[in-house]
Amino acid sequence: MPRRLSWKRVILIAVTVLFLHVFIYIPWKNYQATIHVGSHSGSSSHPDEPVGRGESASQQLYAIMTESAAKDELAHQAHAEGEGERPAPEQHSEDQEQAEAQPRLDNAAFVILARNKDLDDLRTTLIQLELAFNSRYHYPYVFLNDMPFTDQFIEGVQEVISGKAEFGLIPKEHWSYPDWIDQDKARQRREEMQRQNVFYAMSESYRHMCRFNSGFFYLHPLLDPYEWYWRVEPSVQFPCHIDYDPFRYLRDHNKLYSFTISIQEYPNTIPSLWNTSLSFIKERPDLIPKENMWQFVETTNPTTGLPEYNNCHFWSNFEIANLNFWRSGEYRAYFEYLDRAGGFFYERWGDAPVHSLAIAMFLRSDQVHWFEDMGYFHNPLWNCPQDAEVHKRLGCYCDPKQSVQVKHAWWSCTQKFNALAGQ
Ligand SMILES: Nc1nc2c(ncn2[C@@H]2O[C@H](COP(=O)(O)OP(=O)(O)OP(=O)(O)O)[C@@H](O)[C@H]2O)c(=O)[nH]1
Ligand SMILES: [Mg+2]
Repeated sequence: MPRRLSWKRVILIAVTVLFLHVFIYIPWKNYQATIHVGSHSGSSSHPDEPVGRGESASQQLYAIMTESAAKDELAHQAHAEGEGERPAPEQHSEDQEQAEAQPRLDNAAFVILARNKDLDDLRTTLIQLELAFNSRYHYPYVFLNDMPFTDQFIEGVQEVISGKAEFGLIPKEHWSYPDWIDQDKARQRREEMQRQNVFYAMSESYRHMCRFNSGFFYLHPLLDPYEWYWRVEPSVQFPCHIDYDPFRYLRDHNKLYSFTISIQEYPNTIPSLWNTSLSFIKERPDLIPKENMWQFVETTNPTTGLPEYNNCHFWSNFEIANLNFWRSGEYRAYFEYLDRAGGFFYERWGDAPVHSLAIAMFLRSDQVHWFEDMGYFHNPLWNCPQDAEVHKRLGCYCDPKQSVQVKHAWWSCTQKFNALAGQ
């Protein structure tokens, strides 16, 4: 005769079943719903082989995500905006499945400038990026820092990514004052800007960061093997599934630069950038192509009738672009001209307007792409797909009404870009 179960045993079994259901079964079902499972299989990391989804890594990522502050923050935002949890992406068409089955490019990588203290915020972002995209492609990462990365940082990011990671130290000459800069004058200018309440007015490191992102990141030896980069910053969010390879898209459509958000810069950070750029164009007309997209940045002052900067720029915290554009002689000449003028230190020139003025000067609008369907958030702005079908298919948790070109139409430059590019 079988022994009767004691109450203790019944409770133990019930608790075990509950535990398995809550901590294993539900996360796994959610994971399956969040990540589209393509028809291909395997998790090879070789660029020439079809990509797989790296199951165990992604499961780990999911587990971390459920525990992390990211989840709380995302859920909080989604609910605050009247949205539910991120819905499951819809079943994909054959075309999309084919697009996902393409091997990754062997000359593309993520580039991330970060400090050791950014680790937690960066992990939150990387987990999202892997879930939304890279757990199926395994693109490599290059992390750069002006200080040596700690073991804790290196281990912390490696735990949550599925691609190879390399960690580079920025050479001193790319993160210090050049000898032609008068540091006393720079300090006085910082204090003046502080009195005018300019963001980051007093920060020297912010200025080194902007100068580095303007003129040097593409020269780092760890980027030598690559032609394409995707810039990612700690704390940014990717609220939608990314169901094709943006690197491949840009390459196949002859694009050199792409963005998600475009807005107007605070003029008090760049008082002389426009005139310095005009002087460069005047001095080096040989470098300026006949066809470009200068109209994107120029407007006519209604009072003086003179051309002036409309402050439009692509928000460079997100960029997917071709490194060879920045490595070109034309861009290097422009950057060196700006660098000699001293505005990175005497003012607070950002890499976003510098990049954007260069793009407007040297590229045509058909060489630039707006990733309308790429959900993206960098505090405080969103890009969220407007098309209801796309929003649903990509399982977005963002609110289309929050998109910068909808919510802050007066501030956004995306409409201007679209009018120019016919996008
Ligand atoms: N290594 C290093 N990275 C930095 C430093 N300052 C900023 N960064 C990185 O440079 C990028 C831009 O810096 P942010 O502080 O995000 O600048 P921002 O986007 O203009 O401003 P926020 O609104 O603060 O995000 C991020 O990837 C930062 O992690 C620094 O002093 N050292
Ligand atoms: Mg930022």
